[in-house]
Amino acid sequence: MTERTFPPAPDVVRSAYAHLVVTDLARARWFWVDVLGLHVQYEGAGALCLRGTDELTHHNLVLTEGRVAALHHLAYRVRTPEDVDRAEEFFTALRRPVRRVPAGQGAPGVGDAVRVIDPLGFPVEFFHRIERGERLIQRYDLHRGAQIARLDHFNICTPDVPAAYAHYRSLGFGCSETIEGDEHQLYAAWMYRKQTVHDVAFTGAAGPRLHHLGVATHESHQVLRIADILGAQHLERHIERGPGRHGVSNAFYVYLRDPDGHRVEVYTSDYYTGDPDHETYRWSVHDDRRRDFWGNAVIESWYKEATPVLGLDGEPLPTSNSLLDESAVRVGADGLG
Ligand code: XXG
Ligand code: FE2
Ligand code: CA
Repeated sequence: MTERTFPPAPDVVRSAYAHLVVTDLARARWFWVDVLGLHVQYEGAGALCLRGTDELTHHNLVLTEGRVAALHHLAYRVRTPEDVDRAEEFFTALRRPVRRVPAGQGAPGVGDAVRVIDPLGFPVEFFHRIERGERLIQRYDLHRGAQIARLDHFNICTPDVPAAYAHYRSLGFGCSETIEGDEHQLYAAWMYRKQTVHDVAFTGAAGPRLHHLGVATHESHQVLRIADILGAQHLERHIERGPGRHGVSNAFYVYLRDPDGHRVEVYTSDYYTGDPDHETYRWSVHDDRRRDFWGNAVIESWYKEATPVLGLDGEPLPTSNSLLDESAVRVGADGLG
């Protein structure tokens, strides 16, 4: 008998875009474009494709309208067209649901892709080819709202953070930071392919669910500015947590909720992780600075509420409860237990 070798993992470049289902596309357009300031790259056939000012590919976010607000899929860009085939072979060997999405049948502008339900239960796409958009970096006349530059990361809720960590290690991701219990129980982890703190992070909670999309600005004043813009229009209900400074990642942040409750984090000023010997920085779950460096409490909705995810057939996927619940750790500022 010949021994079966596991197919190589696709070479993932970065978290590239997310496709969200919203219940009212006009209302979502108001929030993501008019308020937050994402640039409209494509509008038509019930879909909206949006991107930040530094993004040179077609989009960072696809919005379509549906009955239930949900995550349609997360998408990673891979290095070469062959890496799309590698993704297909890799997830087929894992015996996960896999579907080929030819160019023209998936998101506007995206070439041949593979969609899978990954071992954590998330709908994930791997693509290489994508149309490019006009360079907007110095079109300052078009920069509005929070002046979003690009997508930074996905944050996903999963009941089994060690399993999520192992899966993303097998895809070649590094780990920049963790939150751990006294016996090194893993409550949360931040993992990357591009040379920043993360492309994906795991929140230990009922899942699979999408916790938030992280979008990057260049400077902390843009985080304050979007909070001011919302306050000025009596739209403070859209601000969920912050502004503040994270312990994990050191980034400056504010979390907003869109009209359907999808959460987005405006995020800036994390750090370089690209050296080959970059070490994981481990936070104790008892350190009150871990989630807000100034010790501000985390609101309960931030730990508990998240976006449901859809299977490859477009139907919502069931969730499992988490064994570990960070919000129940009775310590200092986050003592919600
Ligand atoms: O991007 C992030 C976060 O995952 O949204 C949360 C960086 C840090 C944090 S935390 O709340 O742990 O400081
Ligand atoms: Fe985040
Ligand atoms: Ca607050």
